[in-house]
Amino acid sequence: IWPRGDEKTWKEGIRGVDSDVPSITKSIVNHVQTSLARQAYNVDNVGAYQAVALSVRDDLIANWNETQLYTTNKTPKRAYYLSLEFLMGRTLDNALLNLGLKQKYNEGVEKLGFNLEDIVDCERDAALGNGGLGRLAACYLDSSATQELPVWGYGLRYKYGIFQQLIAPDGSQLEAPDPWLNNQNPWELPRLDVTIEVRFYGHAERLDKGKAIWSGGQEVLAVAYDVMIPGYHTKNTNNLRLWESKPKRGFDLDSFNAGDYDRAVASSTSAENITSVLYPNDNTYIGKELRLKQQYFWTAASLSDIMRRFKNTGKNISEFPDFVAIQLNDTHPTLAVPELMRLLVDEEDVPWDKAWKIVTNTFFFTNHTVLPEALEKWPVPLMQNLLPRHMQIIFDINLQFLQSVERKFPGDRDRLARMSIIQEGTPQYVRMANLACIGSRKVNGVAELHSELVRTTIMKDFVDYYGVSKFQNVTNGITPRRWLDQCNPLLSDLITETLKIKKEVWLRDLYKLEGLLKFADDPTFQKKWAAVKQSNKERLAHHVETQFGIKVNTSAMFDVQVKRLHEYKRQTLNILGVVHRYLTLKAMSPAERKKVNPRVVFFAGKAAPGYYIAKLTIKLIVNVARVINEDPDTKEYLSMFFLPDYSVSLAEILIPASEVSQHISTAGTEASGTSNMKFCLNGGLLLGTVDGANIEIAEEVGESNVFFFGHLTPAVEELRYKHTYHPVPVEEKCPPLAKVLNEISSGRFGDGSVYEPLLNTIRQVDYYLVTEDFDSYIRALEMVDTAYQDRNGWIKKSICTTAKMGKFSSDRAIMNYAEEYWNIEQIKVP
Ligand code: 73E
Repeated sequence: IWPRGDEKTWKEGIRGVDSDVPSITKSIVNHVQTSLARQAYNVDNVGAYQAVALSVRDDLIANWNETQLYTTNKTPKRAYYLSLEFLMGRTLDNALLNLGLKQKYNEGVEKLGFNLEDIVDCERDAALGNGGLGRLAACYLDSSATQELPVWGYGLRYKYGIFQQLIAPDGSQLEAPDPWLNNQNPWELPRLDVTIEVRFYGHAERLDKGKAIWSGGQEVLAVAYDVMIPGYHTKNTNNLRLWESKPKRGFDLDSFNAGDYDRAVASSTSAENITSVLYPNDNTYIGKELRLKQQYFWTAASLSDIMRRFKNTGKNISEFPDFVAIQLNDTHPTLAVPELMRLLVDEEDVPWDKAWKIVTNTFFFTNHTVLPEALEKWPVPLMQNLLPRHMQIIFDINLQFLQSVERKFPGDRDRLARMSIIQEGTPQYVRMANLACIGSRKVNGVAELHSELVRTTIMKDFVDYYGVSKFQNVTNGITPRRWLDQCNPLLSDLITETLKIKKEVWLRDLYKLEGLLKFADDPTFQKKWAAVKQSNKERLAHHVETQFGIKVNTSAMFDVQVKRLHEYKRQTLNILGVVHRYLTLKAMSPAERKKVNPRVVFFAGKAAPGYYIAKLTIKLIVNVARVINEDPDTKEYLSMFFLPDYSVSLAEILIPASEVSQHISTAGTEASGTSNMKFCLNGGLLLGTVDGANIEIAEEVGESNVFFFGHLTPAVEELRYKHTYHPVPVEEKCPPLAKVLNEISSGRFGDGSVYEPLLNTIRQVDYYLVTEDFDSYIRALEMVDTAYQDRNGWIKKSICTTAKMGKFSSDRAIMNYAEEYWNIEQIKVP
């Protein structure tokens, strides 16, 4: 029985059979029958996905091999992006688009009785990241490959990615593991031959000339897995190398023979544990030993690999920085600084001062946050025990550094204490940001405002010492391939048709979108533009309907806030605004209500499992949604959804459907934000505070095309001071907000006492200034309503927004790193 597709195609697709079946179809059939060892009649969508993925992988491998061989022969300077997180999402669709094979595969699978969209939907996300920081790393890999830059990523191959989020009937977040490798992963190539020994614990014995011997302790193996990163419409295919931990010796045979099985495998499980799971905290530091183990395991394996590749070139060690640039993605890989010192001094016999010069010319450090709770500080005793040699090196670096500060600022003890890598106290702590800064050539923030805050707050003393030129800005970016062409094909086609240039051209030079401006008033173009948005709204509505069984009103305005749950991101402000709107609607007569703009509010995002207030916020959203979605008086005008398990794939459905999206952090807290760029690129308007990259988006698209509200960064500190020392009750400061809080307390949305701890954060210290920004937030929402009433005016704003997003391509950002910092050049693989 041949239940799917064309029998002849299946039969003649078999290898060795001479036929005119296209090669893609043949390759799929082959993989079904050989790699999967299945018969044609025994293939479901998942099987078809696997066969198609394997077939695409064959192309990637060919390109990857050529790229690596060609690049190795050229021995150029290379850059390495060290990141504990790479939030890749799905690969198949992206690979097809980058290879320019989507159309062909479409036809190929259709002949075999499948639909490419369904096949693409079978892929699990690779979710080895928490949020913006990890997704940024993924966008940067795409842009590096696309622009033919010799850049490799280095990370960890977690067995479990970010947890799966489930929402219990009472609105609680539940977490389930994400065993993403349970199904085979066709996108990685195990390199069992690339294996590196990494030591922990033991003792370090000082020799002369600053050298030491580190021995004893525990050794584990790092095994390489390579993930192919195809560039867009180029043969160039870069590499992302992820490390897996493995025990060096299988298990302890003595204990095994003595019948003590637990003990026999104890050390092997402890070795395997290192890369078991991604820590699910975003923007918060967790001082766990296993996390420090992850950080060292990964930096040690990566540096050893980089050193080996450098040595293969036969160059002199002093030329290391001419051939290697290493970008530290936040402080997580900072141990790379003392580790490179160790390799140079202890293993390569390089004198200390010369080694330090090499180190400080190799590293570049990106800071992603100024939130105090996110700054990494490891207790000295913990680090001393796990990494005794590194602790010595850090103390030595610190001594030399402080001596030099003392020479520049004689007698300034406070300054020395602030700038020291070691924070004094019991215990002492290692301040990773100070170490990263001292060990790097450049330090950068991720948006203009953030970089300025880095210079004037956390790194102020270092600016005084080094001069300001070491502290720069590279505003983040996003890849327009995934975040427009792939997730919004209708818009992509409309843009291509309108600009009358090839898609390949504007997707590589996003400033070309400006060409849309001259059509912004054109009624036919406006109509098409609106139709695309409508269709994307329907796609989202369909998704919600299948998930919730609730019909969504697709003529209502779609208002979206999706991101990690965090107090500084102020999802609370949004939900309190929704309650305010609900109460206002309830107080209206039916006739009055008819004049109101219907709105659907979407939320999604995960809360760190231990973040109580963030989890309570989810519960409040879910329970408010339940009440308002069922209220017959208002549900036509206001409804709300919390979509569980936010992911890259869900973002790809949500973002193109958004008409307005919210980026409403307390001014000065969101370093950049990158989803703001994604929404605007897809023609959604921005409702936000004057924070992070919102500011630069407004500069590009024009202030009249964004909805700004709230206090500015300089006011925040003063307001916080007032809140602490001269608190004013919310009833006095903001009566409408007080009413909203009281309605929640009084049980309108289920047992109010449950929410008291959350409401009290606002009533009491209100560190994130919800009470200060509430009024202007409500006014901004009203401005959004008014603007939306003017249909054509709104569409024009939407077009103008997309048209001016050229700056936010990650191609621009990565070129900035390549030219200004890494000094690497493009290599075109012939
Ligand atoms: O504003 C975002 C920024 O767009 C920032 O909060 C985020 O990085 C994005 C990309 O630059 C970020 N994540 C973390 N710190 N900043 C972080 C910190 C510790 C663990 C995991 C993530």
